[in-house]
Amino acid sequence: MFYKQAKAFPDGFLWGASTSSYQVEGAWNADGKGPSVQDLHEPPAGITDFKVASDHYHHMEEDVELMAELGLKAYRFSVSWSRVIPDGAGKVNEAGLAFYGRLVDALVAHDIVPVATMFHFDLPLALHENGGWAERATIDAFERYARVLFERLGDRVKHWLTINEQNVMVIHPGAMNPGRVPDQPELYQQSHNMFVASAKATLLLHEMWPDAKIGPAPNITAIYPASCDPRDVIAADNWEAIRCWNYLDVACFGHYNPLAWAYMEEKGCAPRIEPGDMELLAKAKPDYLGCNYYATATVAAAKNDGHDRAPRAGDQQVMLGEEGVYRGAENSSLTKTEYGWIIDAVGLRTTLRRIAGRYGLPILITENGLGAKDVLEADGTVHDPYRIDYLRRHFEQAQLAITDGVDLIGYCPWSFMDLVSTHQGYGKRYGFVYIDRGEEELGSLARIPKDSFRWYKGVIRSNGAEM
Ligand code: BGP
Repeated sequence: MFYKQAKAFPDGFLWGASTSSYQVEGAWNADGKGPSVQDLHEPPAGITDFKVASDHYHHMEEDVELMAELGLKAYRFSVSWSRVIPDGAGKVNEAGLAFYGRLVDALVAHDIVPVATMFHFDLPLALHENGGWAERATIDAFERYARVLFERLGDRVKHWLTINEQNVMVIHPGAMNPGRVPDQPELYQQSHNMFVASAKATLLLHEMWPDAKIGPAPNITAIYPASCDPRDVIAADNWEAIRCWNYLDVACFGHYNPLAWAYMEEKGCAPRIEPGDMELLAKAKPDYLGCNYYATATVAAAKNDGHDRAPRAGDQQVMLGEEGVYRGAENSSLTKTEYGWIIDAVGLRTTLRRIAGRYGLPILITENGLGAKDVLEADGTVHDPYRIDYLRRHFEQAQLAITDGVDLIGYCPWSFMDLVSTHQGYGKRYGFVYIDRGEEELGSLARIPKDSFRWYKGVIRSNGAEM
């Protein structure tokens, strides 16, 4: 539908930016931090690990100054569980917790709304070694961790996100399970336990800080059928339910998506549900929904002939196919980034409309951005017109989604500064701020605003009127 004029971004719109702890902080064993599963990560030759990352832990004040210069209204970061509770369940590490206290204070002092993710792919190693999310003990540990965070940061942090990309941890589990990739029944059990843990944290926050908001942050994307063949349409519908809606249905409606449940039964991976779980899930209601959006996916009907799953280069945004469920397909209307991720700005609008239509809750875009091999020029500048173009197109579609009636409360591109990619190390950069380091040589770690930084500053200053 064409509009005579798009609606303006609402007053108080949270123009933000995102990071996650293990990808940005470094200081992997500083001040009493315990190891997380990410510290065991063994990258391929020539690719960095997460030990130093962007060394945000030691540059935090300088980084927040840059956020203020950019004019950010919100900053989405994640707390490293094992920095706060080194073994995940035992003694609190005061020095680690103090880091987040200082970060939150610095943000609040600059009128930047802190948006804290409680868990972003970095399970404390001690919990992992005891069975990780497959064990109910991890639910108890998460609830206690939540209590510590809410007690110590809850007076200043009013926006919480429970778990980042729970669906990606089920569908692309490699990066979170060093040494051994769990089978599907274990992954769906992990996922069920994460639902219960999120619900407990949600109820706890509402009890402790009724003025605060909390929600999940899955990776959601509209799934397109490869053609108008009704069998392709059903496959797209199925995969959208299994990959996306299941995660928001449990969080918002308190029950599993029926189609996803039928899939889990068929595949023999329906989780064990303990007495009381469903009552708890029904009681815990999120206040808003985070949405990580990078790309849509296009799928065709499965043939169930042993070839539905096709190895394709890529990572969490690439649909590999699943025997008897769907096949990954190409979309000739769309282009891809140099890392093979589909670029689909209109797909963001479609995705937001579908989420809003199903759940009727405010939405915060918690991630979206372009990974590229940015270059630091000899004169100290970084020109990233491709990132400006990518974000402008997505912002325009977000504005159209608002015009369509979506209650979009903010937009946090990934990422505030360059950081270590989940799969492709430091060469794949997303930031508004360039960090002077390579894969193996650390460089000066200087912070250098890119062209996109100056452009985004104008967008924020004009509340989206000037893009
Ligand atoms: C999301 C993760 C982020 C981030 C982003 C970009 O799935 O939540 O942690 O890494 O994807 O992905 P990548 O780093 O693989 O390019």
